[in-house]
Amino acid sequence: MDYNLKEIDTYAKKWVKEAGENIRASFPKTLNVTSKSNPNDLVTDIDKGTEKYFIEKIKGTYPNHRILGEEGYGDKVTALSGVVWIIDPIDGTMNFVHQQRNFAISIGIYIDGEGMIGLIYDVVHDELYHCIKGNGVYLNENSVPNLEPSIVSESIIALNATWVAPNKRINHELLIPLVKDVRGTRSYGSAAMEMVYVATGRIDAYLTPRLAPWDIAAGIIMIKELGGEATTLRGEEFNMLQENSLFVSKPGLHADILKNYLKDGKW
Ligand code: 2AM
Ligand code: CA
Repeated sequence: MDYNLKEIDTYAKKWVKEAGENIRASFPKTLNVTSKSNPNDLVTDIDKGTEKYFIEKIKGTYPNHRILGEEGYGDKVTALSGVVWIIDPIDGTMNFVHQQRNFAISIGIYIDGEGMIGLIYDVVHDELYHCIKGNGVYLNENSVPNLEPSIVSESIIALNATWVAPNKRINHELLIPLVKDVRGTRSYGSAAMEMVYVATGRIDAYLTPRLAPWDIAAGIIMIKELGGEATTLRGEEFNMLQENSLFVSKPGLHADILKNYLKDGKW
């Protein structure tokens, strides 16, 4: 089947901007916050409303496209055939609730399993990071340069403090040598934002033991497009139909950290 990537991208950007405008308009209103899997796993009426907004727009224009969304209003996706929009309506929901900043809308569009379009929208700053595979990455209208190699001793790395992998092992002790050797560590609380920070070179790498497909779908397309590397903590490919660990970084640094700091980890 033929796909018009440029057209899909144009619609996606339009809908992301509109959704962002709706989110900004919600700031003065009282949020309806509830918990999902645990008391700290938050969801708001804005997360749900934003996902529903995308579904209505996508299905209205592309009835054959499928949607894998964090809040579960999309399709039951068990294979990545055809066009699949992988959507996180608000990535960094805890930040959204507590801070009204440091969150993003994240959309990765996969065609027959291949990541083709990535969009991450920093709603508060009106900064849209976007990419069509093979055409570079843009921040609003400005081209983002390719990533340059880095070394551990001059790197800032982002980490998740909650080091519970799906297998319930807590691995944070295994990261201590890396934490001691890098220039600095950060934790921003939105995987999508952390991935655009890697893409734009503001940080050098991001490591986390557990993320859902919608957290990573857009960011890995952008980082690979810029010459960076994106794998699991074991250095393996992702399975976009399940949770994965994540290790994204500038080139060079990835092989060094995998070999010298991660190889013994039971991720
Ligand atoms: P969310 O805000 O969409 O839930 C926080 O460091 C990052 O991890 C956010 O991107 C957050 O996404 C994600 N996250 C939080 N809890 C998670 C969980 N239990 N499994 C997978 N990802 C999670
Ligand atoms: Ca998320």
